Amino acid sequence: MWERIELVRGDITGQDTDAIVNAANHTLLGGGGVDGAIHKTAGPELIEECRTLGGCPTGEARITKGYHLRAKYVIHTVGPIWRGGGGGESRLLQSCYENSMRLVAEYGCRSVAFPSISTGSYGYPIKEAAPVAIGSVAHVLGVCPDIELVRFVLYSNEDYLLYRDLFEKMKKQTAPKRA
Ligand code: AR6
Repeated sequence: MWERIELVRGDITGQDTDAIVNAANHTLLGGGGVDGAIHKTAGPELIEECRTLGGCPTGEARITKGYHLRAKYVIHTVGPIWRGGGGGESRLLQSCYENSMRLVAEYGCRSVAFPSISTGSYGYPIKEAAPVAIGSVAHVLGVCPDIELVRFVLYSNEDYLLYRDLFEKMKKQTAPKRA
């Protein structure tokens, strides 16, 4: 499944995947960071639809249309706020990726783009978040052959390089050993 994962440096709002994922907060009523950027590009219809959803608990995900975005759908998920790692943050972050992927499959999307959930204002160290992100997505791809592409969109070069190094390591670790 590794060949179905792509890493790029860039802005998630311009992605041409069937769905893009938003790192939202539990109100689903917008905010800063990637959330603000997605709402700005999608237009005011997005917040109108979000208002009908009644929020979203941490670790869960909700889907809306993409409006003026290139993506048909936006999957809104709420990452955990980092509190040192002892509060079940990694389990909740894993749920964000898994529940988002579940909606990707349910809505028949062939491709999806993820930002690095929780690693901005929610303070999750990216070094600890990246293995959870890549591991969860790889796991779901293993059981969902219809999903053709998962693209991680990293906003800074530093984040991109960290993801790239880790991705190569994880790929090697799971490669079949030569006799
Ligand atoms: N494209 C891709 N990645 C981006 C973009 C973009 N346009 N803009 C920022 N990032 P954050 P969180 C990266 O803070 O930590 C919001 O106010 C950013 O560099 O957006 O989950 C919500 O409403 C970082 O690596 O999300 C919540 O209140 C990553 O996206 C809260 O922030 C996530 O940063 C959620 O915090």
